[in-house]
Amino acid sequence: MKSSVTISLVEAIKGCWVFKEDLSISIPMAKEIGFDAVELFPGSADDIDSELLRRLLAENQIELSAIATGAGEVLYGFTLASEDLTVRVNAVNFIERIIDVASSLGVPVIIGSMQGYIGKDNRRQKLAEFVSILGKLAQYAADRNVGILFEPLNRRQAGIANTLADGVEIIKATGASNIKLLADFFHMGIEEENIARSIKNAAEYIGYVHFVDSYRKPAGTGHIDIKSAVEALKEIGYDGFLSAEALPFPDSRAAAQQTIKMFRLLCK
Ligand code: LER
Ligand code: MN
Repeated sequence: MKSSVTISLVEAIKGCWVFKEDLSISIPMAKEIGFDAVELFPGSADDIDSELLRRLLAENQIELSAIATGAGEVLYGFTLASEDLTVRVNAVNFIERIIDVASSLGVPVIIGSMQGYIGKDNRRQKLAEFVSILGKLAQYAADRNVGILFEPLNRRQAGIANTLADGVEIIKATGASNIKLLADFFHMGIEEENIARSIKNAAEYIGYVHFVDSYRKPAGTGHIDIKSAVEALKEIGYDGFLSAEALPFPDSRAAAQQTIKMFRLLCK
């Protein structure tokens, strides 16, 4: 397993990213603290200066693990399940531009918040429409050698996939082979009956992990049984990234150091 840490490029959003500093500061800091990779949360594809990013990654001998798309929802209200066709089209365009950049950088793209909500009315039909949109995006990504990481979120943040089992059902329905699950321990702590069992049940679909504790605190500082979750990941032979998507609590450096301490203790 490999460690990663989140960097937000969006100054305006207060959120769950460990680093918010400029890349020329955050990437060397991530390396110094001991991470294998960084995950980016850009405001849009235009925020990513691929040349600068490539140079900083090479200079610091650190990988890029994934690029998130959530700013489309957070900043602009775009979601793939919106009732409004224009919003859906904007959501698809927003994600496609990030897929274009991810293709040039050789990393997968995260779809979490961009899924949006579907209520109880007409749910079957709306789910089928969502599956169709996600399937088309997956094809766009596959044509560019990009993987999609589909992330179930807790019920207050999404209304389509809340559990890993929901996510598996959606991925199966698309028929796409380049969509994997992103298992986020924070959301799982709210939605799953038993995190370790859910990981084992979704074994062949898990492609990425957000390594974080309850209340989005750094791993090891909340009440989630991170040890048994990691044991389950080992049991299924997971060898991908565990990426710290945590609040900078008490500050960025301390959150990053706490994460690495837990990663070394449990995941090596
Ligand atoms: C996205 O990875 C996620 O987990 C969201 O809760 C962030 O707001
Ligand atoms: Mn997450």
